[in-house]
Amino acid sequence: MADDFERMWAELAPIGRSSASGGYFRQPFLGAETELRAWFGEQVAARGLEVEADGVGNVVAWWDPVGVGAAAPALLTGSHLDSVLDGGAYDGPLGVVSALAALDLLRSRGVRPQRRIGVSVFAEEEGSRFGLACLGSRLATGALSWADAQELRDRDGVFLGDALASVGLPGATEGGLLDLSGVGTFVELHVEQGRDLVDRGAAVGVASEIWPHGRYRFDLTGEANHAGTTRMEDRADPMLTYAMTALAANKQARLSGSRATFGRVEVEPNGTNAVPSRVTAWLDARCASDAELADLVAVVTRQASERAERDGTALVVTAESVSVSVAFDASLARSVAVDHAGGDWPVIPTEAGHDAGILSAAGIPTAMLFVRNPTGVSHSPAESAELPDCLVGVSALADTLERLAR
Ligand code: HGY
Ligand code: MN
Ligand code: MN
Repeated sequence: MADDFERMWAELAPIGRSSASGGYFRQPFLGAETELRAWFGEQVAARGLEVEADGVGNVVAWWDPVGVGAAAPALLTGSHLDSVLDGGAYDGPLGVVSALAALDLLRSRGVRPQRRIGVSVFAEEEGSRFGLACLGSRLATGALSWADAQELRDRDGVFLGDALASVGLPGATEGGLLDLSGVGTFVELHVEQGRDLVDRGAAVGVASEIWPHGRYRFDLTGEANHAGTTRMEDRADPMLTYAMTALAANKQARLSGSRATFGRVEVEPNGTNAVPSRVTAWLDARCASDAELADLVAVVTRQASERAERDGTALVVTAESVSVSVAFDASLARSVAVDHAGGDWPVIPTEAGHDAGILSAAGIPTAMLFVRNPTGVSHSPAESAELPDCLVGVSALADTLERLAR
């Protein structure tokens, strides 16, 4: 099992890696992610699994040794292969590689599950290209319609349908969407994106809930003008409105124990010697409850509007995606976490979004396993996990699947 995991991990390591930063650029439906997708195809073919793929890039590879078929609710496990821009190696791929390795482990143990087990890869989990997190799982669960998805464009204006076509994916009309109706339970293993497990001295943990979160686009418009000849009091500078808004968001999040981040900004015309005509900035906001999230965004929007008034700029705020809070099935989490040789696994909340949250919100009983991350850093090249912990994660996933498949 250790060999399988290490071999697969070594095969993935160079794909989409930046030699400058050591981070990964695995945006959906482009070179590196397409290579990862092909790699997954080879892995499942080598294991003799039956592949079910849809028109938008979601894939499930099924193992059904006793031929239960749809007679029993299926077990699904997996994650995603895409990354954020300059992301870490683990966010996503750890769950896919661990799922394959867990299946290998179950086979080597001679386990013959009484439920089909599928290894899944959901497309565009990060929303790094089309802006909407968990695009593939939202489509497959019906949380997002194909009609709405077809309106999405990437930063270069490429429509989702054209991006799919460029890698031979026909879209949902022709290629359909994964049918998740036969799935009884979903389990996603993921690298932890904080230091909770480090503090608890545990290699693996189980998720209790996901904080609600959303992405909001702030379009600020002003008036382009000369940086030298325009008196300071004569300007309508959207950069000032943006700067104050970023500070206000940070302050509000600190005051309320929430999270607010402006991680992406576009400036027009983006010249050193011109007052900008437009600033577009994206707020990622996360809170402990849906009501607190709505309040946080409302307060930041109000402060930004007041500042825009003073700056002579205009503001439009658009919610690009909002994910409500998710409480994972508590009895499932408990049944996964208890009665292990080394003691129970801790059950912990997370502020990060996952396909598991989308499937859970769609009514599929869902559990998540986290693997300790010594740096606690994620969405960065510094994201990490130690090999022994990854192997504990694989065993934990195999044990979980074995329990659930009984
Ligand atoms: O942005 C997120 O929470 C995630 O990691 N997809
Ligand atoms: Mn992520
Ligand atoms: Mn992830």
